[in-house]
Amino acid sequence: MRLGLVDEARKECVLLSRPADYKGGFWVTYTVNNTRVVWESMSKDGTRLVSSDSHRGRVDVTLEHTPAAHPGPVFRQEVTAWSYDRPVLLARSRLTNISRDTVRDVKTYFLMDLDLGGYESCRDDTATFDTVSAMVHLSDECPVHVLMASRPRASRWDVGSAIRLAVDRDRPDLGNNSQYGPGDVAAALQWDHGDLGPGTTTMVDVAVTAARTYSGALSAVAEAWELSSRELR
Ligand SMILES: [Ca+2]
Ligand SMILES: [Ca+2]
Repeated sequence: MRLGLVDEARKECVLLSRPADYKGGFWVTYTVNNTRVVWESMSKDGTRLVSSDSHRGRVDVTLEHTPAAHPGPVFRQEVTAWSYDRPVLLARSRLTNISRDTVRDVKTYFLMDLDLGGYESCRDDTATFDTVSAMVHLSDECPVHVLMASRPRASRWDVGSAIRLAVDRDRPDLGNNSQYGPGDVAAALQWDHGDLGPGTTTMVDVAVTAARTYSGALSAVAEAWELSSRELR
């Protein structure tokens, strides 16, 4: 996965490469039978691939998760990612409780290891979480500006070293660190959904935009939300 711009000389400027590594994408944690469960985006443990489809820059994947020693699946997650002919990535997670029980303290996360300017320029990136706009702003001296925005607003966030940033059973909450870099930066957002009864669905949308200027990336966020209502219905 990469986002790029083509300049006047028709030379591609890579704005963002490898935004998804082994930790990237939507994670979920929840409590069932008094046990905290971590459902990693790329984990095969307890995950069943229900369906997968891709066309015209869009990928739709449906997954179900069954925690260890549980009689049946607890969550179904429909993940959609869309990027077509412009430096915008839209990602949506629709999470539905398909068990017979109320699931406690449900949290969704979106993790991304962003490399501004491509892999060879991964160590000079700076990240800031703006608590007013609730967006992550990443930049380097290329110049490249990347914004990560969400609907709804994130409950918690983190920016930091790509190696350190993760979620586990003992630390299900992101650290709310708002400033990191220059370095090899990764960014994460978290949404707290509380308790979800049987059949209840919760949804989050993430937009990642890239441009040569901050204002360019900001106007691409507005464009991304228009696209999300049109493309990700
Ligand atoms: Ca860079
Ligand atoms: Ca990085």
